[in-house]
Amino acid sequence: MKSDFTALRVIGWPWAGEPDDAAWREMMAAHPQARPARVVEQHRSGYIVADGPDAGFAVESLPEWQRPAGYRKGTTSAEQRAAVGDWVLLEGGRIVALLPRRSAIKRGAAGEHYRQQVIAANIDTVLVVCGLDGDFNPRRIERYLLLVNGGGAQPAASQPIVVLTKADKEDSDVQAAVDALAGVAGQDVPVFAVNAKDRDSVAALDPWLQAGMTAVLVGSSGAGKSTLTNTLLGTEKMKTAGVRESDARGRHTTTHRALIPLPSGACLIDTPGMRELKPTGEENLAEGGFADIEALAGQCRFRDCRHAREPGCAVRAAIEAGTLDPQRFANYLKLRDEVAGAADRLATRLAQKATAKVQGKALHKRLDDKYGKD
Ligand SMILES: Nc1nc2c(ncn2[C@@H]2O[C@H](COP(=O)(O)OP(=O)(O)OP(=O)(O)O)[C@@H](O)[C@H]2O)c(=O)[nH]1
Ligand SMILES: [Mg+2]
Ligand SMILES: [Zn+2]
Repeated sequence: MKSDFTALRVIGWPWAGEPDDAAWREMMAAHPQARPARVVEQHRSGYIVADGPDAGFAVESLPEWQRPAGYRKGTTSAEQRAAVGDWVLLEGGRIVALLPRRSAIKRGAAGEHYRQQVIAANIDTVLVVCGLDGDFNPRRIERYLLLVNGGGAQPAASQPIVVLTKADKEDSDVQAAVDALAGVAGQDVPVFAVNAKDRDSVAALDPWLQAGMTAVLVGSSGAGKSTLTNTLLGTEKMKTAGVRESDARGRHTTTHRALIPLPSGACLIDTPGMRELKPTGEENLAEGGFADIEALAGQCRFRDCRHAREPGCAVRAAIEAGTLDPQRFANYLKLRDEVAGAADRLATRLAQKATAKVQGKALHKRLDDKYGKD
């Protein structure tokens, strides 16, 4: 089937025409009747996709995505199912395949069993939004940054940018906030303080919102993600609502993720505020915004230095010299433990799945031996 790549380009198709990627071409060749579309909304009940700048339409998902997700044999896990930003192949009104992801922002899902959740896929820019009110928290920003570029080897990395909103408010201390984020800015993460309601103020973000690029907004409820979306779009498409006076918390106004084409030709994904941000266990601390601390640790006299009271500890020396923020270091230790804990849980789940597969094979072999192959 002939695809309209010009229309797809408006919603972020990465190429001028046919995909310049062997895995994508192969998958499209395997489904000659199918056409590509992008997931623009994700609801509990299903997906809305689009194949051009016009309104999206509902499609039926793959049957295996309709069963509960998990790491058991014969099931697909949540991260193997389409998320907002993903490219899928459609045949009629049905999704028949998920095209390979070039990048994804994931987190560990809350709950007893190990699960991952894809926040958004095929992302060029991640705007980590944080209000300069009671929402401001450098440690939470570091946590977001770990999840952004910690997702392991990805064909295309996402560029994180910190957007501090509400810079226009009288009691916002922009300078203090920028100082508190010096460690983050030192890791090549641009930090901007803006008034999210003012188009001129947010123009600093334009280089990361060029035609063909996809950006996602992440941050707590009430941070101003939808306000920023509306300003960049030039219309009040997304609902916004004031924050609670007592603690500046939002009211979870946005309830589902949505991909919105901007006048610039970029695509912006607005997301609901997240309450919990757990690592998946696949993160790499050096790539996830802590390269400075990992490099210091490499200079300690002892390879197994715990950076407590060991002689020749480069980390402690940096803290004493005032070049490393002790709170940033404490957060690094905390996140490192969380990543290690999640990695253990992930390994256990994968081992269980592998065992189930081997047991299944052994059972089939026994049955084949007993009853013959047919
Ligand atoms: N003065 C000022 N107010 C802002 C700014 N950004 C956001 N706000 C206000 O903050 C409140 C929350 O903004 P929203 O855009 O709804 O926040 P959100 O991040 O989308 O929140 P959820 O959808 O709940 O996740 C609204 O009252 C906005 O008008 C800003 O830069 N300056
Ligand atoms: Mg919102
Ligand atoms: Zn040390």
